[in-house]
Amino acid sequence: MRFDFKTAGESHGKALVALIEGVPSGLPIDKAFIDSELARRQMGYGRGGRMKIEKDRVEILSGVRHGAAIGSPIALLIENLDFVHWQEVMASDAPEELPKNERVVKRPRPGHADLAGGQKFGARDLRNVLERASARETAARVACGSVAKLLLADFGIEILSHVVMLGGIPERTLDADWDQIVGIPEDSPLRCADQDAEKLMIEAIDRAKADGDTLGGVFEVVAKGIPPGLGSHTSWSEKLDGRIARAIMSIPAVKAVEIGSGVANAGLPGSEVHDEIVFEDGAFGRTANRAGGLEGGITNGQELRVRGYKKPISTLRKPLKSVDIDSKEVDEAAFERSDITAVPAAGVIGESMLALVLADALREKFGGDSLAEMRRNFDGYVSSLREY
Ligand code: EPS
Repeated sequence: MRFDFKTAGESHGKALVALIEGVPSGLPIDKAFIDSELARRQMGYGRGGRMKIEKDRVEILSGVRHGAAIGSPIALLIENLDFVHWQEVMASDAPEELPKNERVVKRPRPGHADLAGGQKFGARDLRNVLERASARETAARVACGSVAKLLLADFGIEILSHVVMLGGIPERTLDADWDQIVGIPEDSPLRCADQDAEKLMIEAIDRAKADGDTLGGVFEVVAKGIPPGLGSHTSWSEKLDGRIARAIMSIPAVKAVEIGSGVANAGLPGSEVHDEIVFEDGAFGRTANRAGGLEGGITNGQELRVRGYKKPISTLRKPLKSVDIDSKEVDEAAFERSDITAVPAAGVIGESMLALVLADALREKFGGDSLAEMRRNFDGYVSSLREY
């Protein structure tokens, strides 16, 4: 069975929920690990007041018994602690009379889903759109991604992320090898491997805050320990680079995705781009990794490197011009509360999205209903590679 997941939940609703299918029976499910991943997503300098309210923790509702998956769907729940302040506004029951503080949204934010979503769904209160479009939903993705990470870790695959540019600092995206990324302390303010650049990024966030503005940036997600052969060149929809690009692009505010040094590669001659093939110590390798671990939509055994380019958050304390959807008069876009930036959080979400795609690709190739069966298939394939 393939690894698949879905999420539901509004930002200020009662809870976020998620459903995962395709976790093999016998996989140990460590709730403390899922919670630690949820906490990592909440971190980062430049986040707003909401993160002081939420303390994301997962409740496992099904599919896990005595600490291990049993092969049935895994249902997860994360409470929204802020819901206590929104019970009337977000109530699912029809109210006898409208709450006094309706918090109706009529002035769409440029760059947000507000207006296009309102037009699409016929919403006269844009809250119906923004509640689900909110990046709060990504907490549920990270819960699912943590389960995917547990599966990958069992097969020796690890995933990390780091911030390589924030608010245009530095001018060129940073590079860091695996050990430098591992060396970033978990409590670092921006999950950046270059402390000098990080200081300048923090100053830029402070300036944006003072100006009522927001900042975007670039994060890189790196996966290590992937065997060659995940994904396939045989059909467009099987190509793993395309599947990863879709997953990373689906993170709120991400507007471009790069694999390896794909952007620079487009301007260089082939002789300076393609990683030459070597055979050392009984295994194939490459002299460099400009391909980012993927050739022909298939993993090649190198580190997988993908970058997400995130635009600045579209909720500005100093709002941009918009139009009231009722009066059609020019007005300022709505503002309630927002983050200045969330690039480090997007990196953590990127880790989860990559984990979810890789877990699916691993299940696709090695199948099995139990972890033991999947392991036999995996080991058989890995030993066949040694004879290739
Ligand atoms: C978000 C707006 C803010 C963020 C939120 C995403 O929430 P609020 O409107 O409640 O202040 O904090 O992100 C999260 C809640 C989260 O968990 O990441 C938005 O409009 O996208």
